[in-house]
Amino acid sequence: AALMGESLTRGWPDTLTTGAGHPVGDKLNLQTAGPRGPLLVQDVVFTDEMAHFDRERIPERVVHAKGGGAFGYFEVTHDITRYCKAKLFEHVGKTTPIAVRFSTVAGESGSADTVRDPRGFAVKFYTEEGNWDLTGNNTPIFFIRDALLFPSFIHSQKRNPQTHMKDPDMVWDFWSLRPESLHQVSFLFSDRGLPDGFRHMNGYGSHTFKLVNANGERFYCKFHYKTDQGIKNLTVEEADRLASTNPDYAIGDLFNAIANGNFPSWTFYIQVMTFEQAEKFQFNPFDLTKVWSHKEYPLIPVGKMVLNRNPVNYFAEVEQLAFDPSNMPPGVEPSPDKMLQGRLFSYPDTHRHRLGANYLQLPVNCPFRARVSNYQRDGPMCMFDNQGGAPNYYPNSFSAPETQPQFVESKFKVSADVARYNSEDEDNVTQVRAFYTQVLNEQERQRLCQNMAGALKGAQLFIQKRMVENLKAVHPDYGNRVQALLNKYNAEAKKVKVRLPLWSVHPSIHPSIHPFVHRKQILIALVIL
Ligand code: HDE
Repeated sequence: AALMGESLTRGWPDTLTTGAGHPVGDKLNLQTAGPRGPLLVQDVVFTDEMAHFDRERIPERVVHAKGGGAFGYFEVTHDITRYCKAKLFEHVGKTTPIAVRFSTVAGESGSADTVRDPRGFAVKFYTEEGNWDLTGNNTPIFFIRDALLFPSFIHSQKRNPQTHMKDPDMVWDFWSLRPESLHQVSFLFSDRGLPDGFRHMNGYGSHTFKLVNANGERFYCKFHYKTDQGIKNLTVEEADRLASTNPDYAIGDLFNAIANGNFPSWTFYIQVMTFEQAEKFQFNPFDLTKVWSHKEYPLIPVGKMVLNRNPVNYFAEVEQLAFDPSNMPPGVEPSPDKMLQGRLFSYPDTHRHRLGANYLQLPVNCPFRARVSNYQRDGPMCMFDNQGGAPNYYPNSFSAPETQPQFVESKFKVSADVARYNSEDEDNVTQVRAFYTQVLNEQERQRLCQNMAGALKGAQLFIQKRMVENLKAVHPDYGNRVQALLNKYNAEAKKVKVRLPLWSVHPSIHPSIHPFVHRKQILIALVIL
């Protein structure tokens, strides 16, 4: 109930108190020995206030730190029980309360909303079988396909360890060394890299998931939300202007729309692939850098999501909101996708650091429609009754909860050699080529090349060259256009001394490993820059 805002909106009290509830007589003046001080330690009105203020900040999310959230419901409009037994899809017309948080990825909590970046699209469904967190993005794909690379990828997007500035060398060095990023990078530098607020973009579960029906039959699946407001993107000029004049543009747009009763909604779809189809699929069906063709695997409508309540308190309900891809109700399970599997660990781990071991007891995170019954006890900030006098060990002879065989996860067979498999070169270009030649029209292609060259020009020449070679592998036209624009920029940069490269190539990186890195090019780069 606290979640739906009842306890938060119960009205503002008219008597002022300390944190411990003692009435405060005077809140404007310190208690001092004489009018000019010094202060007294016994002034607990002061120490109570100051000590709490000193502890106000919690760590911001290591990625997706800037975001806005809202609440609403999910309603089933089409029956999918033949694919999934999760109670939330039980019958047409069923509604489930939800919390949603939209975000940018690389910027800090105070950064501008309109920068070129993927947008987080995280939805928490408060179901009777525990919470389901579909923690997705506004893109159906991602930059990498192996979770071990994620911390390095994110470091390359954040600040240089020496200058504390964003660094194009880091960004483009990483992307050009990992060509599996080409699909997502192309998406990012297209018009969709600058969505107009959070209401005008689609959402995607992105990964392949597994659905299980009541008979234990299993299917692979992808999740899609299509915006009912229509896709709208900002121009580069408009996004830049907003970044300086209204950096909170997207969270303001969402809040105001809901406050004015203009509730945004999305239509929810699934794509389904059988296990037999997955065996024969032309790509690895668990590769997060690729999409499933909508022609072969059509979108199946499921329901709609409506956002109709703003947070009453941002910190309590949005900053403390904690999504976790491993929060899945019976009937939804992970696929083998290495990225998804890596995320199953990372999210609850980061929440224990950011919010504390009992973060699942916070009103906005607690599975309030299920009753938590387990053998976990104690820990810092334990709220509620800590499960009272119920036994705290299992098995025990006195009372349940018992385990429930009907909820055991579906069985699957794995027989393989354990190794660190290199997935760097699993066809990084076919789908990107289709994106470049078939999805984008001529004006969109031009803008993509312009946007990319405009960012890539900040990197050292040998990095630019390596990236252009990757683009040429997608389509010669793609690489040539970006190179032509870079030639212009580089000629201009020659006249104006832009900056010195911060890092030179480490001697241990042998040219045979990175074929475009050899001394001559570095020398040229140094001379030009
Ligand atoms: Fe995340 N990601 N991520 N991510 N992610 C986090 O969790 C991580 C990935 C996404 O509004 C963190 O609570 C790893 C893909 C969203 O609160 C962290 C990998 C997708 C949000 C984390 C990925 C996402 C996060 C940081 C690769 C889309 C914000 C703070 C294996 C399908 C949720 C936090 C919110 C946040 C880890 C890749 C979406 C560190 C290890 C792919 C929307 O746990």
